[in-house]
Amino acid sequence: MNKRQFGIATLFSLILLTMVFIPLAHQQDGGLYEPWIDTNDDGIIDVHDLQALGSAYGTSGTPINKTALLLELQSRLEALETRVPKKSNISISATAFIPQDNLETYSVTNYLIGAGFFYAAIQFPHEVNITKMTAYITDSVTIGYLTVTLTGMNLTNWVSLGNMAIVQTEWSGAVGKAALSTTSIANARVDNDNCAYTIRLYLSSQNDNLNLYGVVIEYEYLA
Ligand SMILES: [Ca+2]
Repeated sequence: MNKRQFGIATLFSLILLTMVFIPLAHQQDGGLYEPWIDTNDDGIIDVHDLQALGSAYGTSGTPINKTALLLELQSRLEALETRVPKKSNISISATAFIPQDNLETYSVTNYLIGAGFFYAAIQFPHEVNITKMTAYITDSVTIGYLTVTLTGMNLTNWVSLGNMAIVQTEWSGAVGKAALSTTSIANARVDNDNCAYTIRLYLSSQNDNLNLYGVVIEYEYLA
């Protein structure tokens, strides 16, 4: 092969290569990947998608309105979001409690100490769902305990709602300062048409190391 023949062969090869790559280059510049045309959802638009199109060519039916589909999905998501319950809570300070008997001696500063039963009324929003009760207390005594109970009365049938929620310490146990919680709630749906609600505190003895700071009750609004 002389120089001239080599030059022709090289030129010919270049032309062939250019011809091969022209359609490829054109394909790559043809546009962006369009997921709606990718009928088998494999991330490539190729002969398989064309095959599907080819076999369906000439058929007819009801088209999918893609915009309507997206709008419907969006509205469903929004509906789900609005169904997430709104939460809130009520806090009751030690000063809200009154003793069951006038004879009880007790004292309230930042916390309540005393012996016997004490009651504090609570006003919940109507028809909320009570989810949790937490009592902030101290029990550093090994000869005494306390109990905090959420209860209420059905005023229209004169029946007690019983122990709706209860937390307590042990007689010989001494947890010190503690937040006692429960999510076990009976009659959790608030019914202000018929019921009135109360927290009952019991302290087994009057001792500075056996006291109640306050109570927090959590609830959520139902859709
Ligand atoms: Ca104790």
